Amino acid sequence: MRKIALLFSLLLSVLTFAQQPVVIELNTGWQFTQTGKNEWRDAEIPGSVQRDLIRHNVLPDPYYGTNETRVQWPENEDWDFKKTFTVTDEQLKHDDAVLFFEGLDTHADVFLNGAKILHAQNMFIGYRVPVKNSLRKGENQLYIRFYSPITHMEPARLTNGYDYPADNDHSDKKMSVYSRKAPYHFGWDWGMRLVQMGIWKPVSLTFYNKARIDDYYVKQTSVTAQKANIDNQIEVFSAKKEPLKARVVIEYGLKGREKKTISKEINLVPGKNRISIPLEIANPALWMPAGWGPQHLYDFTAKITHNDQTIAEKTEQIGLRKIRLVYEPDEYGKKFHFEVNDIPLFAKGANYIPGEIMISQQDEAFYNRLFENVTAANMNFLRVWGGGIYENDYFYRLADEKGILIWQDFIFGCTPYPSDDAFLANVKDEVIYNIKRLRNHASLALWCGNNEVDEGLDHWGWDKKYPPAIMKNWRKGYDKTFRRMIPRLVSQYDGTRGYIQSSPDTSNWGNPETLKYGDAHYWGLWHGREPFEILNERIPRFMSEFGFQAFPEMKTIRTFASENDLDINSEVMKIHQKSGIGNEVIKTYMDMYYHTPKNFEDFVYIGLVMQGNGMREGIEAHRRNQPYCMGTLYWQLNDDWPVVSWSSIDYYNNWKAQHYRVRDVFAPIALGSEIKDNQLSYFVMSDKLEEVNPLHLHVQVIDFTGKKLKTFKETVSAKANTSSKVKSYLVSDLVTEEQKHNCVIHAWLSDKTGKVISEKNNYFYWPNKLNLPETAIKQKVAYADGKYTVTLWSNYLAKDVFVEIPIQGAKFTDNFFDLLPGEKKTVVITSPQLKASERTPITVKHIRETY
Ligand code: NHV
Repeated sequence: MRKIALLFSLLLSVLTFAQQPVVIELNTGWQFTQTGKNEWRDAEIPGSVQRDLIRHNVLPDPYYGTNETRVQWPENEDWDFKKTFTVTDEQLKHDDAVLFFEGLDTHADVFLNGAKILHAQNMFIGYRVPVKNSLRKGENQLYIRFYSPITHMEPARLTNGYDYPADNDHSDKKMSVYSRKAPYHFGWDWGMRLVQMGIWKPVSLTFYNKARIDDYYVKQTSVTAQKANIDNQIEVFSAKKEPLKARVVIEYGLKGREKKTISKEINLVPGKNRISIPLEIANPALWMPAGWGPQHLYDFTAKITHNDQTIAEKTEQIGLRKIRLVYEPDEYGKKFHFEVNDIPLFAKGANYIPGEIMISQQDEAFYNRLFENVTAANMNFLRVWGGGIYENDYFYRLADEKGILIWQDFIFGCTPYPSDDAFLANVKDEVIYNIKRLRNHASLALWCGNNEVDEGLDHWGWDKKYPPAIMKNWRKGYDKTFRRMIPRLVSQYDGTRGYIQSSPDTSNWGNPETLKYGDAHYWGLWHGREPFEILNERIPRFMSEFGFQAFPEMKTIRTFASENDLDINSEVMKIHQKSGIGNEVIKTYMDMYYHTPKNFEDFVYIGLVMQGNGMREGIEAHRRNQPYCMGTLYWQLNDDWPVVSWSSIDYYNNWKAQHYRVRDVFAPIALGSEIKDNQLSYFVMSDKLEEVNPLHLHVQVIDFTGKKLKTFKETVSAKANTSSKVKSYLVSDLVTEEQKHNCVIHAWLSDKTGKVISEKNNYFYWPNKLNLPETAIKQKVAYADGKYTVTLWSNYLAKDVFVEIPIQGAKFTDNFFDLLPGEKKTVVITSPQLKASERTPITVKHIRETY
């Protein structure tokens, strides 16, 4: 009896096996060599030639010292990859087999058992190749030849007759524009150059019978609180030579809950089939952005069944919501904001660049960390910037789960591009592929044609360097690509989201009048050397870029520099500062606001403080000025190697001062302030959807030795989803001219229970005009495994206190804060590397110690 049961279950599993697709991962057992050299080494997939050469110690650590120069040569060579794999008779009996190369970087010919099966030329496209006829029983050989994007495309450059502007391409020969490959691989003003080649995403082989699902779009044609209208659009490929009667089944419902099912008979014709199945969901559980409510997610599964057996299925995670870009003329100019479920949203976030120059190093741990940092800073928005990549599926999945809206640039930035037929055909495939890949994500809020190409054409002086005929040609090509082809594809393949042709769309920072129209990249701060205070005046409708550089902290610098290199003019430090103007600009601002330290370490520290405090004020100005201004995405969230940059988090996951201050100013309810014309005004900025009432505003005028000169307490409220002025004081009633150099106005908001919700310190001057007292910070530390609790206090004011510990990525509950006279402040440091027994040294410094 047991034997029969066993036989029966075996039979059943063979039967179902025959119906379900069989997927074979082809990511192991690869080897690679420079073409023609026959020096085969094992390759890690996903990866890149350069990443493997580093692993094999053929190339040195590219981040260290001046090693960047020593890792450049492979970009000029071609590289071969090969792998064998076995296929069984059983597998070959399937109706069809498809090889899937999810990402090849970039120009490659792929061969299988003597046949050329693919010519790839776009890093951003996953290529699916039917290979049933090329496969053999037993051993099969795959061979890929990658061509150097530099030498392979050289004839394009030679016949073009001139070099494109492409200022960020760190080579005299501007080859980056000719390849559909991540622009930042060629260098950027925060990026090393590493023009990689290789298999940067997984490879797999799928055997299936009868039919496969190529795509499943859960199109949200309309969503309200009462009803969601969905069009299930399914692309099915039938491998049968004759029509096939089948059934499509849609199962849907909230994750972990009971599912509903609808189904429809279909007649599959050989080859491609498009099926549309509308459905309605009453009272849908709506997906909300972070801070507004839960991120409800549904599972939608499309199945193809034949004779009651499932032959193909695909599941998508769906958040039901309505997202709209409101971009229309108003009495001031042209408003620009996002509405989610009909509620205007103030966008709080940053510009995201790829987190690794060797992009395949971005594993799930990387993305988890990234989104922890985003959420911890109270953000609800990221822009995936056009000089990087279309991110991988896991990135958008986390964005869906955490309620982080995504502004997605198409991958073009800062230079005109070719627009010949072949180039545009390649771009067209890329655009369709990525729209289809990403359109199911609830978080995806906007498509944007490119980064700053339009601004460049009009404002970057290219017309002084290139003749009118070339300029005209670029503009024509631009319109064709970004004003016609891409928006057409967005409406055809997405049809539910907004598109803008470029960011910024119409504004230009050189002309303040234009800031009244749409999104803005305001670079008067930094590139224009204007003071931080300008950010209070140049308020745009939506700030999609602005930023300020700082060095990463010393423990990061020490990973690539030796003691001898600790000088901003050393070769090592210069190679880790990619902005030609960077060090000079930092110094110019520091001379304006601080006692610029002579000592390198102090210079690094003051620079961090300056970036943090300055950017905080700018971001606050945007949030304070809502609803006129409806978003602020600063430049830039992260780094792709250890470098000086505009980032708020360094490559080793250390928060710069800016990230702490961003967290403060993006708090769900935050206290803002403005000093203008002898008035000190307080604002409550809230993204709560209901008014919070009552709150208490406490204001204290404290001199640097701890004397409380004045104290006020007011009852205020946080109006829903806006910013409002809650109280003004006459500055002359608070302090004398003399006291302005010796006092801080310390203010905080508390709720009914007395809990502090948000704090704000105002000084009347930058530190070089304050009489900061000398003071020694006392500290007490409680050591536990994984956690040090540090209590600090000081008799007098200690400004911008920086607590350091030599452990990469250690987390601090707060840092770079003002320690008020007599105040006790506790900072908790956490890291798995902290041990109770070891007592890793903690150092503390404040501004007065640097001069
Ligand atoms: O320079 C910092 C960042 C860049 O890393 C990135 O490309 O899109 N930045 C500066 C600008 N845009 C961006 C704008 N730069 C200028 C515009 C006009 C005149 C001078 C500079 C990002």
